[in-house]
Amino acid sequence: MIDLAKYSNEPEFQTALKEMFASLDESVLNNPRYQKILEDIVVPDHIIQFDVRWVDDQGKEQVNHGYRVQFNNVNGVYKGGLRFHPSVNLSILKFLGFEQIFKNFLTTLPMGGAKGGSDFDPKGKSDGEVKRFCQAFMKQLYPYIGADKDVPAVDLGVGGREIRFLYEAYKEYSGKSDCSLTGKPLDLGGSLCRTEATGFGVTYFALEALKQYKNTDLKGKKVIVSGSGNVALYCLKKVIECGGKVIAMNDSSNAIYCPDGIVFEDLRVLKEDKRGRIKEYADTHKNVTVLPSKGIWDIQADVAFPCATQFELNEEDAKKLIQNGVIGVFEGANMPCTIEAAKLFLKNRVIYAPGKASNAGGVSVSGLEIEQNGKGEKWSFEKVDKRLQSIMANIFSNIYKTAKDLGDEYDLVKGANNYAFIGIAEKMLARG
Ligand code: NDP
Ligand code: 2IT
Repeated sequence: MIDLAKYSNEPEFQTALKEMFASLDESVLNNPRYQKILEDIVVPDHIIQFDVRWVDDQGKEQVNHGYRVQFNNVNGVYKGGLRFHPSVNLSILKFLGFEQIFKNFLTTLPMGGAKGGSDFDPKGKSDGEVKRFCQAFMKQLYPYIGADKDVPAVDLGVGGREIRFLYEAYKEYSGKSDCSLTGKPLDLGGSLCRTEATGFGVTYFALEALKQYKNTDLKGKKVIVSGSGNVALYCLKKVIECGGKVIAMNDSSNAIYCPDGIVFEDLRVLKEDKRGRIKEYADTHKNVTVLPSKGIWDIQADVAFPCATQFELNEEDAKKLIQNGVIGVFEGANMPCTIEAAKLFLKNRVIYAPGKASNAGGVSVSGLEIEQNGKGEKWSFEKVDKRLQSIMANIFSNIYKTAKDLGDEYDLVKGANNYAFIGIAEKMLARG
């Protein structure tokens, strides 16, 4: 067994390891065939680290750290997003890269696990600064990526604007225009429905689970969606389409409580077009209360979609949601609920879906973008959305069945981790 104490200086990575290993069934942990795999799987294949020197609008040189963690490619090319946020460090990227191995296996598409990024903060930077940063970042990264090697994509702080700058820089430095990035804007070979994919996907997953466990759906439900970035916005859109009412959302500064329901297009314009803050929504809408960011978990709701960032929802927050009668919590972000919060949901028979399963819609459509680029095809929005729906339904069905077989149909953490670990372990054994 691995010694978790060894990772105490990498707290996020240590938590991800703990979540995985504490949930593996005895039959997996004690399987002699898996003993070496259990040790090997926690070591990334490669970690690439570099400095990123770029010039700000005042003409001053700035330096940031850049990283790519290529964790495991037994299931296909290294695949996973790039995160630009001041908190980014190796512990966070190893946690995200480790999660990605299993998430990508769940999609059934041929993708290995990776993650990368930088402690660069795009917030408050001009387009010119973001462009110069992306060019400098790609100048260091381009030799290590490519359609047959490693295909980075969007994540927190990286959206269509950043991918455009990164892809243009990749083409210039490498002289190639292969599918070395996904989440590309449409004119650069991106896929329809990639922007929507993670938010739509987590909602499709929720519909499957609500039907299975509670014989219900989202119609008339009061819903909390935390965050207000890419994942949160398109979760909001799909929840409304499914008849739910999203009454609260947040960013890292504030939450808004809107008992009448948040209007998708108004918030989209504020966040995507104007790059504004969520509290500005109250300037143009009636009956909106602005709260501190964490106040989001005090609000009474039937269903919650944490879609902002890791560990945003702790045990105390979970207690409040449970007291307020929540029936389902579906992670759009990567590990937004602490392990303690997740345990409390399970104990109280709240449906709880771990992000590696429920937010796999984004990387799934990235996989479909690779497929389209490879075949020189452009699929309709409806075709991609249908594939996304069937992938999410398949993920739910596989992990639900595993959870049930292992003794508790509500334990989707156990279901996802055992199903995906066994799948990856068998591939590693077959590779030798
Ligand atoms: P964005 O950068 O588009 O949005 C992030 C949102 O989260 C912003 O509203 C941000 O607010 C908010 N946020 C960040 N930190 C905090 C905090 N400490 N408290 C409250 N809110 C916070 O990122 P994405 O929507 O792309 O990603 C969100 C999550 O989903 C991440 O965990 C990411 O790894 C995961 N994910 C993303 C996928 C994708 O396709 N994009 C796929 C699968 C998972 P502020 O503006 O104040 O920082
Ligand atoms: O966490 C994730 O799954 C993502 N950020 C999406 C990765 C991808 O390759 O599309």
